Amino acid sequence: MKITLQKGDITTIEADAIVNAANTSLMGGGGVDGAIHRKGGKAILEECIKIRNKQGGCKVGEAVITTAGKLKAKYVIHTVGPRWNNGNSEEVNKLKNCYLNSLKLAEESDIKSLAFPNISTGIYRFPKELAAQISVQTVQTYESKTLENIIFVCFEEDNYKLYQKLLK
Ligand code: AR6
Repeated sequence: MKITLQKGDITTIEADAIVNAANTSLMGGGGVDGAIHRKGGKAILEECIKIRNKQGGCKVGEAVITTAGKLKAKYVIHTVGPRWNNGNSEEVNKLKNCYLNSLKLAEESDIKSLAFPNISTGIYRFPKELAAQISVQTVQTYESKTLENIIFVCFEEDNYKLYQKLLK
């Protein structure tokens, strides 16, 4: 599995799937979630509503998959990161599960290239350096027979620098 780093907007990435940092309602929000729904169009929300009606949203650390609508990617994998609570709510494990469950779901869906944003490090205020360590370690130690390319997409310069250091 090749791991690469890009700076910028994940909605413009050409990968089989991009990951969304969603919330448990799956009904959209701000940050990267807002950007994905805005650019991908209503087909994404329609599938999210179907999932919500069937299973009642998505729990923290879990992941679900929908179309990517009008985006270049084929699919969006929506995962729900933990809100930072001073390390008192199993946030490290929960964030790790976001990456693991997204990777597993990608494998099940025959996805070869997958792009991740920096889950939880915006509105959910997870410390950026710790989040970068968890994501890089989880992806680097994941053994996959089908996934070929994993792309970390950093929107912010500080996150980009942290990933550059960790992926060197
Ligand atoms: N492309 C790539 N990364 C982005 C983009 C983009 N277009 N826009 C923001 N980021 P956040 P969270 C980065 O806040 O912390 C939503 O309301 C951003 O700089 O999007 O997991 C959801 O509905 C940051 O590094 O997600 C939830 O309620 C990273 O994406 C809540 O926010 C994550 O920031 C989730 O909070």
